[in-house]
Amino acid sequence: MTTFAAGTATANKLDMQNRLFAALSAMFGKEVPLYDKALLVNKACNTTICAMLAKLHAGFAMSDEDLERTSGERHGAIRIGRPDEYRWIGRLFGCFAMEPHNFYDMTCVGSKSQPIIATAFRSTLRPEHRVFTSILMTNYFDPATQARIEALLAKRTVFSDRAKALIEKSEQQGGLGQADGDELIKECTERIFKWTGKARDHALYKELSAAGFKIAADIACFQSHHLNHLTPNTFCIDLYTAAMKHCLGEVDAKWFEARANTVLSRLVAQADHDYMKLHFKHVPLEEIAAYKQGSVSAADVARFAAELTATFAKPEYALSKLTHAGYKDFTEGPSEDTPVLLRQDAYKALTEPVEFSENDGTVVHTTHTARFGEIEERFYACTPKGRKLYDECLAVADAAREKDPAWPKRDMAGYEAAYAKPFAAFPKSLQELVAGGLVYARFVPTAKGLAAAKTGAVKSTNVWELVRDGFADYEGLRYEDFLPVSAAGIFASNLQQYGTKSTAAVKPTYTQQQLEEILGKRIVDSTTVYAGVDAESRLETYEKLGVLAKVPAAERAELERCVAAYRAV
Ligand code: OOG
Ligand code: NI
Repeated sequence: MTTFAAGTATANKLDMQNRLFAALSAMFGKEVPLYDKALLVNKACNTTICAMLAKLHAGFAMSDEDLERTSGERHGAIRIGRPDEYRWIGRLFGCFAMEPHNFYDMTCVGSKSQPIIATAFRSTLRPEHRVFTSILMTNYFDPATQARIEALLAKRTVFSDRAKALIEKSEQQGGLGQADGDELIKECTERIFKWTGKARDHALYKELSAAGFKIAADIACFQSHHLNHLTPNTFCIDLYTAAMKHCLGEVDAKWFEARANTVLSRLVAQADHDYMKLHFKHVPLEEIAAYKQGSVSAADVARFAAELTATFAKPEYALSKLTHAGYKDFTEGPSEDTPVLLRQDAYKALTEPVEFSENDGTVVHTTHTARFGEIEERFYACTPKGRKLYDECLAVADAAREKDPAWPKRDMAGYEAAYAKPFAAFPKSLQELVAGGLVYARFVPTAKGLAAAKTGAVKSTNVWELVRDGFADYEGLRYEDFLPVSAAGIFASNLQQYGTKSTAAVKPTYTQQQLEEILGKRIVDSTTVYAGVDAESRLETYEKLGVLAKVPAAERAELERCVAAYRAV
């Protein structure tokens, strides 16, 4: 439903955002049947998980409608060719309340480097949808190649005059009415993000691809950019991944059922109230706090695994019948037992028909491999200290796998245990992660706390004592951004293209300021926001519980500093 701000005829931008992503998902489903089927597999997995969680937490229930709603979240990725196009894209996302967050320099991720820099457009608070938006850095190349790429890109028109007029109108009046909004969404699904399969300059395409720059070919030679993936969220990535491998015919029913038993048993142990708060954001904290402890036995898990295996035997799950290129061999991100940042996996990019129209009037029919099917599960947002620890753990875990890339396929259990080892340095519970200063949280006073504050019964200024006494509750903040190393891993396995090296005389350096100039907007630093939300919630909790004046001066000053930085964003 669309709501209108009082006294105006402009649609709420967040409603427009939800409508845009539903439309993009429908567009992508039509373009890529495997994407639609993958959503069906995710739904079957999520339905099983919800049934199991309802046994584990008496009081938890997800209706089909709730499941549909919580399953609407998507992130996409687009790769832009020209600075002026990039600026228009930034303005377009602004019409949907999506602003640039963080600067990603993909030219600087060691051996996995790519000739692009990027930001991600999303809403600042409690975002659902996001688009990783990169731009090709043409001066990464030698001058002759740079000139050819730029000349080719100069010829295309991605934004119609009508789309530009609608964006300008939205900016002038602070939003669009229903009909204009629908028209802009149509521009998005029928032009701006649409796959056309139409390309130019096959010679340049072949040269760039042969030189290992498939990503540059993907950007430079097409008549428009396109959504190259649209990623839904899952409640358990290990279950979904196993299900996809099974439905694609890579593993048999017996393997899947055994794996489903393993990951569902793990989930029973992991899915405490904190997991529930993280995965079911629409459920109020008090409701989750009131869940009574239920139980899920080993026999229950076996039954859920068997039922899901039987579901996947139905003909509609025979994804192996569709054209596909298999599933990635391992999941990117932290080990399965470390609930930070995000874990991602994907079915590999499909080989799709492309038509090159050449200058001399000839047409070349060939194929292009770029669009893939990613999935993700999001966890807690790390503080700089947590992020540093993550990067260190990841480097060790990745190095072990890189020595033996066949390991995950050969022996999943052994590989998983080895991958988890370096991550042992991370605590696994939310309380330890927050108390250790590794992830961010949001605190709130409880009804019991507010009542106690009235009688002066709250004495402590230690958040953990307040939580222990039932005066405050908290949730971990979810990580809402991207991970360059994971993204590089996804690029690599999809494009069958590993790192690239600049062919310019001297590799240029790229800065956030440069991207901000292209955009004409400042890029939001999401850590400042996470830290500000965390600090503000602590100050508010102290205040509402009547203990703010007792907070040690140094702690209070630091919290106020974080809030001020956040306010200045
Ligand atoms: C962007 C890859 C980044 C992710 O999930 O890390 C991304 C691309 O493929 O253009 O979407
Ligand atoms: Ni992605």
